[in-house]
Amino acid sequence: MNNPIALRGFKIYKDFLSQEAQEGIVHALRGVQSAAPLFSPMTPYGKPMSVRMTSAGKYGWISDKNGYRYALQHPNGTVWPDIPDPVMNIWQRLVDPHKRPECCLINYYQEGARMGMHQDRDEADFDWPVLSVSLGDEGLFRIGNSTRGGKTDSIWLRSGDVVVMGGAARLCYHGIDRIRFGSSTLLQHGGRLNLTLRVVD
Ligand code: MD3
Ligand code: FE
Repeated sequence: MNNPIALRGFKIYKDFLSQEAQEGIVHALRGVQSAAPLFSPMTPYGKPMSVRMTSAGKYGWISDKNGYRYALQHPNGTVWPDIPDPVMNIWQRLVDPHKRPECCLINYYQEGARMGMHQDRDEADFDWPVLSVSLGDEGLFRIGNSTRGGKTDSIWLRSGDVVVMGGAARLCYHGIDRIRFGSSTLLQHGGRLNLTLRVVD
């Protein structure tokens, strides 16, 4: 395993996943998406996000007229599928072999999709890190500070990269400015998938 790059307390494991491992995860995610299809969450302003999402695990992330929250069911009324084993294995290797994350949020970026700067703070215990897996096209990740504004750093996340956000970094503002559509052949229709594993309760 390559040593991680430490940037503002984030740990970035470049090329953590082999091509075969990436293909195995993409295959498993097709099963998740057939039970829990991707959807476009609504922003508080009533405009759909450009990123489409779904989840696996006990909880998924939803947003509707009542706001954003973790929920036990997909908008279609079904419980979320299990987090695929090869995804759970990454958490067990890099974070904790005993504690299980309760949500795997799946973000899909088609051409032109982006995610504005935000904090992730709807989880009960910020002592648990968030682990992110990038698959498919490259994405320009931007990280800032624990309050809005100030100096930021940017890094391209590529297919197979894994990032662990713990410590002070856990509450930093972050977002995806853009993707390089067509930069990877991993996904059949192109675009970028990002998985985030979270302890919620
Ligand atoms: C830093 N996703 O789903 S992953 C998100 O690439 C999200 O789709 C981005 O931000 C994506 O909330 C970035 C890297 C990431 C994820 C969660 C974090 C960085 C984080 C939580 C706290 C701090
Ligand atoms: Fe986030």
